[in-house]
Amino acid sequence: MEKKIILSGIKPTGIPTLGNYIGALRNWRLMQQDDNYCYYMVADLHALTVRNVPEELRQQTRSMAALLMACGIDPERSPLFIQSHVHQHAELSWLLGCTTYMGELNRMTQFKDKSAKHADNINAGLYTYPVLMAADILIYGAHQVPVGDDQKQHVELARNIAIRFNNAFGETFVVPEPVMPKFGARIMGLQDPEHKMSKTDTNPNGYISLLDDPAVITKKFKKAVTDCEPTIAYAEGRYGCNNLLTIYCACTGKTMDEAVKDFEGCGYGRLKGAVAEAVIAEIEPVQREYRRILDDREYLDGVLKKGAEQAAERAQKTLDLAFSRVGLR
Ligand code: AQP
Repeated sequence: MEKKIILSGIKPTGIPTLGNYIGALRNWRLMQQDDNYCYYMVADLHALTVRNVPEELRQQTRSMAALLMACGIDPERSPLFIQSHVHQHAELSWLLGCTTYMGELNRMTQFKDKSAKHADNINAGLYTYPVLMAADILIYGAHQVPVGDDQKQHVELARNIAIRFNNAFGETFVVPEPVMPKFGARIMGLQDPEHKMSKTDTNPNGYISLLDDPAVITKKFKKAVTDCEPTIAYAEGRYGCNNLLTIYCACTGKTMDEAVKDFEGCGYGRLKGAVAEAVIAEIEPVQREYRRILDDREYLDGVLKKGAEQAAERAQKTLDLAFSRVGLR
């Protein structure tokens, strides 16, 4: 049976949060099964859509690659690479941009959110970045793309672009589908639980970084914004409480009913303590493994070089076909 192809990526704009981990990275690890072939990348080109400091980007890109391995990405099984090391992505992006309507890009909610956040730098890259993301996906013939809820719209755009291109020029691209976790497709900020947790939040108390110390994690959960209701329940409008229960379920494997039962008759102090404990147990092994991998410079460089070579081989085939379909070869 032909293997299902999986592709996903993460921007090296900072240290991944618990949201990135639960929404995406943990799923990346789980999808490495015998009937799948996974490509995972550090999306450094996407990181340029906001202002960056070159030396920081270089360092964060390596650090992100080490963290992905620490989260369980096995480079012997799944090519792990840096997006800009595979030049074919940017080339395919131009072709796809000519198959994408401005009306579609105008509807992207992330563009609206990021433009509001970076009002002094609303650049064309920020606007067209979903097209590059479509190229990232389509160039590998990915059937599935594990993402958090905020990226679902971009995968749907990639689907539409693939269908339109195939209809216009003949069968070229696999039409991908997004895959989201049962719990935690959108982990919310701890200080503003009506908005998603983000690694570039200006308030560090708003997110749990994968490299936070256990004591910091406990403190951040203690400060998490909740509400004045006397009971712990998963209910409409109880954003902070719902978020804590969701994180608890994601890290313990319990169902929501079981989680609510665990906190019957308890107050927020108990819930926050239990959530912190569950999160620490989940990410402590990741932290230990991260330090070990980052210290082995030669190994990390070797993994990324080999990953880029494997990815480029597959990417070039799709690029050649797409170029030929539109009349460039
Ligand atoms: N809060 C979240 N809950 C669940 N999943 C999330 N993801 C991001 N935030 C959450 C998922 O993580 C993957 C990698 O995301 P990304 O870093 O490439 O871009 P992003 O979605 O813009 O994430 P951030 O943390 O908000 O980054 P910044 O602050 O740089 O914009 C994606 O699959 C995403 O869905």
